[in-house]
Amino acid sequence: MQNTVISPELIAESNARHAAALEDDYASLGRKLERQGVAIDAVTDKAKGWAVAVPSWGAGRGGTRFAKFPLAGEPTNIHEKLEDCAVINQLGRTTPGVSPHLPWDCVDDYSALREEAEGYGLHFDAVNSNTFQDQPGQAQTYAAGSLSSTVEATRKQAVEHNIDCIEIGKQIGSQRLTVWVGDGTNLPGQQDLGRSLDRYLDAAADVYAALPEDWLMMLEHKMFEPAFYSSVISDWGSSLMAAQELGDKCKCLVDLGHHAPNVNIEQIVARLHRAGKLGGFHFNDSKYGDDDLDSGSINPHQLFLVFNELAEAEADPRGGFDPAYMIDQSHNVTDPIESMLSSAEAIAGCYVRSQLVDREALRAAQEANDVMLAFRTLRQAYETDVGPILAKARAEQGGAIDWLGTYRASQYRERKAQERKAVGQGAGIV
Ligand code: PSV
Ligand code: MN
Ligand code: MN
Repeated sequence: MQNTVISPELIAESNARHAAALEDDYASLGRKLERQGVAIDAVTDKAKGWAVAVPSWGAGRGGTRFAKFPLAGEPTNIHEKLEDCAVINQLGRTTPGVSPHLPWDCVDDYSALREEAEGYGLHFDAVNSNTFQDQPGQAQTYAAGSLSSTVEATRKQAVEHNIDCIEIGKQIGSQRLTVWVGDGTNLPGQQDLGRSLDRYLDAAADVYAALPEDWLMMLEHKMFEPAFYSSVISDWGSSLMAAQELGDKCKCLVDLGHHAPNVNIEQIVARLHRAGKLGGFHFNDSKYGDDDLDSGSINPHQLFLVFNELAEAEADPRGGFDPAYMIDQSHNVTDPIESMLSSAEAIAGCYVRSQLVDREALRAAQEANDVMLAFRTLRQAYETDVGPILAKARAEQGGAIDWLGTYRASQYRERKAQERKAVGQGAGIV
């Protein structure tokens, strides 16, 4: 018996009020797609089979280094985070996976945690290690780096933490480790740019050696922050170089907010796929840097173009195609449940649009160098309002057609504000 957090009756009542309008919109979109040779129900089935994991840390209010403004009723531990993730999946039906962050989500009993998640119909996705912060009681500081530190004991400690993450991951049913390090420098001359990568690679090889056969290690690059002059794994070039050197079980993770401004991220996706190194994603949106804004809120077209490359990659898998999809956002001013529902819908919407692209027509236009026809072929899919497909997919799986109205009517957050302990104010985390 699955543990439902939001009343199924409330969802059913809300859906009943929206059902007729949805049927009307769905039928109209169905006729439009039929004229293009697309069967809408087949697309809806694809939408139902598609999923993106939510970050456990995204269930709480984020913050900046200036301040954090807590939300009454926000979660303060992994158990409460799981409960909130269950709400997101119950209403949206696209997010059964939860990506944990260690040691933020450490508990005593991981098999009990796994059962707890399964009780909500959830599972654990990639485990994220954390060697970018010092933890209470830790022997070595990461102030001057972790896997790339000049101090051998610090590198060893960082390696051991990553191996601990693998061990915990095995117990909770994960098969992927995501490694992002904040290692880098703040002033020219602070470290040798070549030797710091050598040290990183040596230490990362020790982590790689501890990976089970059926696991993947995903290297997440980031151009800057916390290091403001140079980062050890700063871009997809460094990430690819490292993944190639480490071995077949190591791939690259693309966080949409970790690139230089105006970089062509969709092309990076295509290149990584070509190299057999496309491991996964951290979805979010940005305007200035690693803003961690809600997915699709600033540049939905870019998100669509990324999914278009993913559709191309799936059609031509070369050595394989199995990227891990995760959200990685910081919700500074919204209710995180609402932000993640909105983001999951935006991401799934781009996936669905990518499935509507007439690939044959696109390929023919590309081969004929018909620039405008190629552009319009892509644009036609992007401009299709796929909202009815997403709503239908949700409703048919027990989710909410109007997820925002249903969530607010449930008064979930208000109830949690009564039950949960308040979070203190202060500076946020990354
Ligand atoms: C770093 O900016 C990052 O994107 C990494 O994925 C971290 O694990 C996460 O954010 C921490 O919030
Ligand atoms: Mn990230
Ligand atoms: Mn980030």
